[in-house]
Amino acid sequence: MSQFRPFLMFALLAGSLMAGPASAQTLEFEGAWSPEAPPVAPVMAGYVRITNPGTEDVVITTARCPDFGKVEIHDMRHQDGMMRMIKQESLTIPAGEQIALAPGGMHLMLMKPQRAIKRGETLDVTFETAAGESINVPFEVKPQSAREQGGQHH
Ligand SMILES: [Cu+2]
Repeated sequence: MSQFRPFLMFALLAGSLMAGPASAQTLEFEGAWSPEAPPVAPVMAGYVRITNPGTEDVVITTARCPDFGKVEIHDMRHQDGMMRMIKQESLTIPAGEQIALAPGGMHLMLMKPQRAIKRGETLDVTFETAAGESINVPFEVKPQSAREQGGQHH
């Protein structure tokens, strides 16, 4: 097996050279999940914790997923005795802070499903930032009852 080592070392070196600051991801996504919905549901929700470990604010301008016709970022607000969902044109993650998209609050609204989506599947969501960065985040489809209780670890 020793003859493989030079190649392996080269591959590791090349990998570390390519992962320079220019390609470093500015945001960290944790615990991305989506509650399973009935097959006829016109929308699904997506939840995730987003951390900005950097020193500059990062603005998410777009979210998309090939399984849905449209993806929006919504906030919930109490208005006239009702909870209303308000579409956000963008989502700013302040430098050094974390924002949680969670049940009852801000969420990803996955609209116009293009197919039936079942638990156990992964939704391939892409977030785009104002700086032109594109970040892929897999959202795991789980039963409604899987609501995070103090963070689930796999
Ligand atoms: Cu919504």
